[in-house]
Amino acid sequence: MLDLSPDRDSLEAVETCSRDELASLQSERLADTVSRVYQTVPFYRARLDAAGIRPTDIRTIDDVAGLPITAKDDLRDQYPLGLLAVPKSDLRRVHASSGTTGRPTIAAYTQRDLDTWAALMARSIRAAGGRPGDVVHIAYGYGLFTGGLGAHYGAERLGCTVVPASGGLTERQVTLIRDLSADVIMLTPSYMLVILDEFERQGIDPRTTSLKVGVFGAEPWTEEMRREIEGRADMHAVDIYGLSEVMGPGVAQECVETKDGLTIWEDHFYPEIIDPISGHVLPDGTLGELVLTTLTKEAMPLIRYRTRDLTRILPGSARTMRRMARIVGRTDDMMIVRGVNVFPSQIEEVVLSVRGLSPHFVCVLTRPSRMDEMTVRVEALPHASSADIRESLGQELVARLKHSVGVTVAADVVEPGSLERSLGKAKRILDLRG
Ligand code: DLL
Repeated sequence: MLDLSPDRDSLEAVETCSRDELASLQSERLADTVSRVYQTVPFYRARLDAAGIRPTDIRTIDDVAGLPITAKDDLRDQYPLGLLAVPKSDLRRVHASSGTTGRPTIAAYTQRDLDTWAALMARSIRAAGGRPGDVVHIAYGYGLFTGGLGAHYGAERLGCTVVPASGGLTERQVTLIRDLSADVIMLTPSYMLVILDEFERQGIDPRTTSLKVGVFGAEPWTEEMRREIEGRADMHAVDIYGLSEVMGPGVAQECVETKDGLTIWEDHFYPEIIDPISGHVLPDGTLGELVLTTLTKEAMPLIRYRTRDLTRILPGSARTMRRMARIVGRTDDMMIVRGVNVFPSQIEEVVLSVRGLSPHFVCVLTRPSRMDEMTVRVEALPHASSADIRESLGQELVARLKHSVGVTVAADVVEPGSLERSLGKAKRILDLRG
């Protein structure tokens, strides 16, 4: 794989400033944000009044810990635009969260918010290994989802040539990647697997393409998946994180030269980790729920927003800003099987360790009696698809899951091509508990 380490001179000054300089920028921006929301958003004014906090009490970034928490339900209650901190006529765009049930959550942007987003995505793509002049193939969905347009404007801002493919029409994705010699590809890791399968179906070795890096996010994935993609495509695979409520992709980005978790762009988003049950702030390094405070957003600033994503905060490495470890899963994706807490990402790790199994799987939850049970339905690879081999692969998977995750599940190893493919975020849980 190519060495894509950046030239330090090409980074923005803030990416390599001192921790003290960063803290003073954060302090200034937090005070400004709190004073703005106090003046313009009735919801926040009421919350701050109830907590006995005046905007002038906020002097340093450490004061964030005393501010009230904002939860997803608060956003739902304020649907669609109750949290606006600017006149509606100042909005230039809205996006919406991918919520599968009920009302979506609306995200709103002023022109300055869109500029900040494009700049942060440009920073992220460069950290991933993209360079001005590269061809960037974007197969995140375009539309209300923030993936497509977020990546699009960031790549243009960096000075790249954008191929706005969006998701779907997989055969054509392969044609475009080859004919336009894409350097960078941006999409969900599960859809990348679908594209890799399509390359192979067409008899093309994905290692022979021009792709040098993939920027994968919008869903949890694992180190095992990184190895799988890097091995099959001879390209770097790096992680990108974000959520529409806070901005979209580009809140945190893994640097290609270290591949050691995601650098949080802390000059714009202040991270904390809390215990999801007690709500107490946890020290860096501890696994818990990520809470983010926006430091520069104009249209819809968020104070201490509970993301429901589980991770750990780590010290900075390739940049001044701190990192977060890969997201383990969302609090709402945690399954409890015979008393053991388990996330789809743990299943993915083990599925990929069994030779003969493909990375295409789904966790099927049922409740035949009083207890929840899980069946891991997973496709065998073409060379291991006979009934006998599938049977023994299933036994191996069950034993490994018991050994490494401590969970007792059933396995259903099915023939290649029999599970539904995702064109965006993979659905890893099929809940049949009624
Ligand atoms: O998924 C934004 C995005 C687009 C991120 C493209 C990265 C790339 P939402 O649809 O609002 O926004 O979903 C946000 O997706 O709270 C996480 O649970 C999950 N998620 C996003 N990135 C990652 C990641 C976009 N790298 C929700 N690893 C978040 C794990 C992720 N989960």
